[in-house]
Amino acid sequence: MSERGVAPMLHGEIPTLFEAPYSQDYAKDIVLLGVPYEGMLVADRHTLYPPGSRPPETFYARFGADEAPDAIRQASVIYSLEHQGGIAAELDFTNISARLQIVDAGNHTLEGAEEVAEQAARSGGITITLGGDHLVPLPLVRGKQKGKPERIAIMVFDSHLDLHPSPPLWAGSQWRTLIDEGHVRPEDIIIVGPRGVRQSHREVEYAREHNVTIIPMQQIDDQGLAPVCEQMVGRLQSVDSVYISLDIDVVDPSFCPAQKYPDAAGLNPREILTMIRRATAAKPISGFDLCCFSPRYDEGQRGALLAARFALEAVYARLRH
Ligand SMILES: [Mn+2]
Repeated sequence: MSERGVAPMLHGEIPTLFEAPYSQDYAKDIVLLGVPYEGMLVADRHTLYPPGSRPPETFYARFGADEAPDAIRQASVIYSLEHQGGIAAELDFTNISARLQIVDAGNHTLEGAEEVAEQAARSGGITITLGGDHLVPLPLVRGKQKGKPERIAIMVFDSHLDLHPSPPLWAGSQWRTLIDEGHVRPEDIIIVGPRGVRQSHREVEYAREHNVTIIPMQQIDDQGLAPVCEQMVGRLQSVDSVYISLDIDVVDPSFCPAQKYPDAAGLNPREILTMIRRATAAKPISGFDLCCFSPRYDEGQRGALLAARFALEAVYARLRH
């Protein structure tokens, strides 16, 4: 790793994530992968379009999350592990590659991602996944729980609750599906950052009845980060590990315009990094995904760069334990 070699290419002009070696052996500490899947699209308040459709684009209904993994990989060369193994300033200048085996497993379907997550978990590893839309954590958590069953918390960063009762394979109901399948208990789901009016009564009722923890944007504004982190860590006490799912629309769109469902005045990147750090200092990370990033709305790759930085934080989280 001391000399900079030729960058490994995933396909065409696309580098691997963090320029990690490409591998189909998933018995590693960290398996990076892309899931370029975008399913049912929101058309309006009453209508969903089937997977693969391209409805007329409006500001309310945008798409393109299936283009995200490779766009984020391109920006991730800033965080290349080829750069002396990746010496992390945030971790007292730890050499990442000397401590962890990290590979990029390329892009996968939902079914393939479940298999990768299962194999990685079975050998004690984790997946760090670039979606895709927010259905992507469904197969990843399923696979993780098949490979290494344990009590997990899911810490979700999202402007929206995604607690719709149906349809079960939609990026607005994935948490309900995982609960109904028995992979996670509703009281172990923590949703950080909801804001705006794209919410529904049924989701709120479900969350209240089933003790899902919701930390709205307003609470973070009112209390500041420290008490919020304390509450969050308190909810992690009974679990074995924490899976982190980050919908990029939780971020203020001025930091990342590349969002399917942008909503003004969101969290800033360092607030999110701080919360991830606190949670994964309390419990081991059991997986990470970043979803709903749509590069066609990006400006100067600043959103892609931020997305790559969030994925890097998941690498750091694995190193902390
Ligand atoms: Mn969302």
